[in-house]
Amino acid sequence: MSTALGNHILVEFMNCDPHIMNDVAAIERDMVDAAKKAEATVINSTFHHFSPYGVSGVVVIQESHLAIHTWPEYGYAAVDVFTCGEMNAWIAFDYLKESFQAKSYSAIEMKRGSVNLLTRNDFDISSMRQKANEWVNPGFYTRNVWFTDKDENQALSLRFTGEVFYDHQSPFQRVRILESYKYGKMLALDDMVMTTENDEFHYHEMISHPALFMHPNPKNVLVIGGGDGGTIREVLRHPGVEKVTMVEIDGAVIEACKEHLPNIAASFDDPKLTLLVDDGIAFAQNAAPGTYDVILVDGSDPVGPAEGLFSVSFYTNCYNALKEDGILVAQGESPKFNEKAFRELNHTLQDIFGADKAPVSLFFVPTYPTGMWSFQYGLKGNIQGPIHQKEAEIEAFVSTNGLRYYNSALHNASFALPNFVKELIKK
Ligand code: SPD
Repeated sequence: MSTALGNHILVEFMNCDPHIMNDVAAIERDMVDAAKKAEATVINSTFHHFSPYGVSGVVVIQESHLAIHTWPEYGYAAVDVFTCGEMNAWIAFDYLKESFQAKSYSAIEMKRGSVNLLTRNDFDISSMRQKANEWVNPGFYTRNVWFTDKDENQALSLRFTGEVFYDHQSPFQRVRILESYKYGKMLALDDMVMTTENDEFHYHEMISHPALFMHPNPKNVLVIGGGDGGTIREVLRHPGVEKVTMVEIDGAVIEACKEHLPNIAASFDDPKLTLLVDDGIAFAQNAAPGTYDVILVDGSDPVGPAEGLFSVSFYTNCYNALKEDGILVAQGESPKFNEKAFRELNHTLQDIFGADKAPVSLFFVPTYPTGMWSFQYGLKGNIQGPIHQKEAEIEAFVSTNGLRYYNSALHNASFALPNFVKELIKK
């Protein structure tokens, strides 16, 4: 007869598949399945992914718990399996070893709660026992799986359902479509949230309409990046636009969004669109001077394939590719999250377009860290500042197209900057 209340195995799984070690959905599923294989009753699970890498989580079982912390960069997982009663923790161990593809492992087994060291209280537990007997496991468990986009000091977390609709390592990045409870399906590139079904309109309306109303007659538009299709969808709402060229480096993003985010990827079949799966940086370098009225740079954050989208040479090439009078809009990062990238981009645009020709528009995206995000402009030639005189025209457009973020008042208001932002970009 056991002289302990519980059994605890502390496991080191080493040389595991690093992709699995960074996949919060797969790890949650494997931990829950491991508990079930060992005939435990699962009560709930809470898992977090930490950007760029690492997963922590716990599965609470009626017989105690399973917990994990992973370091994908070392292919390592530290796992605890704590059980009470008859449950065999080693069944869970075997299952996880296979699932994580651990090439080496070790484990320590400890008895917990040695009854020889404990004194039993003599309080009356008969009423609790009665209640416990009446309690029926609801037959489902609660999942808490969190996707976290963060730097070293702050984060934004979205609880997601655990559903993964698309997961592909392209030559450029890991492309995933996951499902969040609050914002629906979302596109994540290398663990950073790019867009979600429920708040995508904030970004896509604000990257396109202010510039297209600021320009007196935009006909030829270039979109660099924007593989989810939301930006071209908005641009193509403007009847005066005759031609849109979109250059996206990663065909996997387009494929994933066409299949799983069709309301965002809604305009890929538009006859005005020329779609190129190609390097936008090289495209800008080779573009004929004076070609475009408006260039929209819908890139991801300045790591991985989008890093070059924040360089002086790229924006100089874009400047040259604009017509004599033209507007550039770039995804400008956040003045509260990545201040350095935000400031450096603005200084680059000031240097190329002129100190008073690089306005910034702020807007709100609840699924990006801090929520405060920006588009940064370069105004070339005679394009006048951001403030419009087109209230009636804009309001008619907003109502015809059922826009949900942009309107004529917001057009002007989004260029009004808080003092700390003005300070941040001052040269
Ligand atoms: N941190 C998020 C930066 C997002 C950049 N691009 C979003 C793509 C939406 N079309």
